[in-house]
Amino acid sequence: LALVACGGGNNEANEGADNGDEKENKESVEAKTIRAGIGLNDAHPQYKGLLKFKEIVEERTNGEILVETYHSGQLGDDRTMTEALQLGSQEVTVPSTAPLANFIPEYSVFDFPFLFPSEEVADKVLDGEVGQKFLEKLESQDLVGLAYWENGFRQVTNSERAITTAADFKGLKLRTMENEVHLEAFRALGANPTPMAFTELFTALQQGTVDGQENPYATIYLQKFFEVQKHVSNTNHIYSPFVFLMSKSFYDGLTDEQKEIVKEAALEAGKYERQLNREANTQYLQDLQKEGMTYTEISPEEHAKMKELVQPVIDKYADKIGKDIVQEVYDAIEEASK
Ligand code: KDG
Repeated sequence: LALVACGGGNNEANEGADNGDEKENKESVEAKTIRAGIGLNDAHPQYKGLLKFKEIVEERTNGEILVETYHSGQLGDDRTMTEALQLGSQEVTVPSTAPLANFIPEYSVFDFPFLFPSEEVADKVLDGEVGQKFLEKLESQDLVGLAYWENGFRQVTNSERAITTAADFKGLKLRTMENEVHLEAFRALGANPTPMAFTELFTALQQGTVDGQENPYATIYLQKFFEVQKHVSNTNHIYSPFVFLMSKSFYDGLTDEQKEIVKEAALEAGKYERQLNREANTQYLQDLQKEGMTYTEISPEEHAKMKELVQPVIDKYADKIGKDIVQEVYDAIEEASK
């Protein structure tokens, strides 16, 4: 379990490696380095959360663990970074649950359209027993799930037409994340979806390879999609959680105390990230309009039609994933909604 202490990144501290002999009995502590990467850019609350994680970990381990943070897909997209964690060549990433379903199919349940009624309910379910059960499933894939963070409710943007009804999806070429439920749900709405890594998205929108995409307002604003997209609507079609992942081989090499610290840090930084993200999502819907995007609202009736159209996809994947586990999620949501 070689720990790679590579240069670059944004740390220079190096735990007095060549400090002479008198520290001999303080065990030669060679700092372990966590390279933590995300796909979103450094303006996004997700990156601010990562910086918070770094601050907590470095402080509480007295520099025994250093964290190098990378954004904008500098280390790859969600899928490739998750694979790098499996191989032990990267230590942390925080992907959406959608691409994770390619590793653990059950994760698809969190991407069922219209599953979570609110962020608060999502918090309770994900931070509760059911959420924990899903994190444990990651071990079989050489991944350790330490916490849930928030990507948030996803909204469709495009440059073809303002979406106000379920019928407006017809024929729209939309980029989706690499997840079958997302793809089939958009097909059921009449759109023409293409899966694509986030790192390729801006260029695809700019060049018109796709007409549109879907992401929370914060991402649409902070990634400057308003420069290449005309319309945005409150489709609210999927609540996207993030999962804070650590490479299992790296985690296993930590002391019990260090394990505790990274876990706590992932949770605390996650609380901070969720809060920033919620503030951002309200603020940025307004800013998108200031930047010239047209915003149209979808009525409750049209939302109901959308739900009806995607229901067969939900039923199909509930069968595929396993009715019992899906029911557990539904029950937890019901309980959390009381
Ligand atoms: O850092 C997270 C991103 O890599 C990605 O998960 C963002 O929602 C996302 C998308 O659409 O790919």
